[in-house]
Amino acid sequence: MKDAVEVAVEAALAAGKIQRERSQNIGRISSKGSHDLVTEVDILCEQEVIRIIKKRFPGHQFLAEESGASQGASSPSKWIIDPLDGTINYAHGFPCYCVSIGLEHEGEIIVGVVYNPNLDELFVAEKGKGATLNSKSISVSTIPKLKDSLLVTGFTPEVIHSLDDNMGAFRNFMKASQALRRPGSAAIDLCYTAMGRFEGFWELKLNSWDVAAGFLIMQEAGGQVTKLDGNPLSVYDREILASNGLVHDEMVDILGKE
Ligand code: 2AM
Ligand code: CA
Repeated sequence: MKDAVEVAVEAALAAGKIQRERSQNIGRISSKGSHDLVTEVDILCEQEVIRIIKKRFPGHQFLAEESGASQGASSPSKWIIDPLDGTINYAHGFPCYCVSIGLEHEGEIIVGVVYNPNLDELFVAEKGKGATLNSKSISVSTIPKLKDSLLVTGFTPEVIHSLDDNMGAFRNFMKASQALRRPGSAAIDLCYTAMGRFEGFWELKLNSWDVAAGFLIMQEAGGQVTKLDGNPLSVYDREILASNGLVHDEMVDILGKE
């Protein structure tokens, strides 16, 4: 597994370098729908990440945001890749975006790497071996009450266009917590919860590439990650609730209200 961690880190740093270098020159922006963008940098980063991983693991499967699922490979190992999480931030020059790489083996996430090139923050987790930020061990916060918590959420394009638009939960959490943020990168939201900057995060209608790496980073940092109702979560579920564990039940209660 050490090899897989090393390759994931190499690929994440390479994509982060592209994001940094191209931040003033993001190239053509295409629209995948209103509120949903893809830049040339998303594509370049994805190609670079897959190229680096394939060189070392040619038989593995890939599931990546821009190119979808690889065809043909039947390996039990699958790389789940978001080459640029926070694309809308990137397109506006708002410095909150990252690359997110998870490795699933026999249905379980065993490696997670998230790299934020703006702050040069590299989050790494390996199943059973803990989580780190720039090689230093991280863990979730110890704040026990929701009223003293800083929470984070986001709004995917699908949620914005849905009747189930997260606004009820947003309002309820705004009143029940100390404060609420919505920075725009689910992978960073998960890592910040894992290292204790936030106490809890929830979001609807995410995809597996948004959460695969952060899911393991959260777990390895001692956090709790479930569906909104507190039941066990797979990264293919389209909703997520992640917290320091201590405020989890309070968050489940509030999410059950709407
Ligand atoms: P992205 O920038 O990689 O697309 C913000 O709430 C979060 O939603 C970000 O992590 C963003 O990731 C994600 N997101 C954006 N469009 C999405 C879509 N169509 N489906 C699921 N998640 C999406
Ligand atoms: Ca993306």
